[in-house]
Amino acid sequence: MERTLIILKPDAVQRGLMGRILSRFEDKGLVLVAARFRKLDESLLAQHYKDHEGKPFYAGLVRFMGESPVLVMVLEGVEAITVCRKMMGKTFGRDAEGGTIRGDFGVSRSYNLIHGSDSPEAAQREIALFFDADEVIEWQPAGHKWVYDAEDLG
Ligand code: IDP
Ligand code: MG
Repeated sequence: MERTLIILKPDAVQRGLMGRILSRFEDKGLVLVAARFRKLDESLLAQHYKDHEGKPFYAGLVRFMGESPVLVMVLEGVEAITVCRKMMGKTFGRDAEGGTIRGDFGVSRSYNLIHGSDSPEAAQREIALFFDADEVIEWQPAGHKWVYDAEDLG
C-alpha cells in the first residue's frame, strides 16, 4: 500500500468540484486516510513548492494557492502515487486527455484543479508537511476485499 498527498486547489473548491473529484478516487478504490479543509499560508506553500522556487510561474502559483481554501487529503492504495497522477492527467488542462480530472474539468495552465505527489520521496515529505502522524487514519472500507485480490497486495 502506498500513500499520496492530494490537494484540491482553490479553483476546484470555488467551482464546486470537490465532491465530483473525490468521487472519482473513491470509485477507483483509493481510500481517504486523512483530510483537512484549510487556507494555506505563504510559508507552508513555500515549503510545499520549494522545488519550483525561482521559476517564472512561482509567484503566481503561491498567490493562487493561498487565495482561498483548499482540501488537503492523503489517499491510500496499491501504487497510489502513479494511479492518482494518471487520473489527474497532464499538468496543463489544455494538454490533459479526456477522462482525466484536468482534461475533463479545466483549460488553464495554473488553474489545474489538483496537486498530487509525484514520487514516494515527495509523498512522504508532503504528507509530513500537512499532517501529524496520528492524523492519518488506518482503516479499510467494508468493500475493500473486493477491490484488491491477494496478487495485487503482493
Ligand atoms: P504538476 O502539478 O503536474 O506536478 P508541476 O510542474 O509540479 O506540475 O507544477 C506545479 C504547479 O505549478 C502546476 O500544477 C500548475 O498549477 C503550476 N504551473 C506549472 N507550470 C506552469 C506554467 O508554465 N504556467 C503557469 N502555471 C504553471
Ligand atoms: Mg509537481
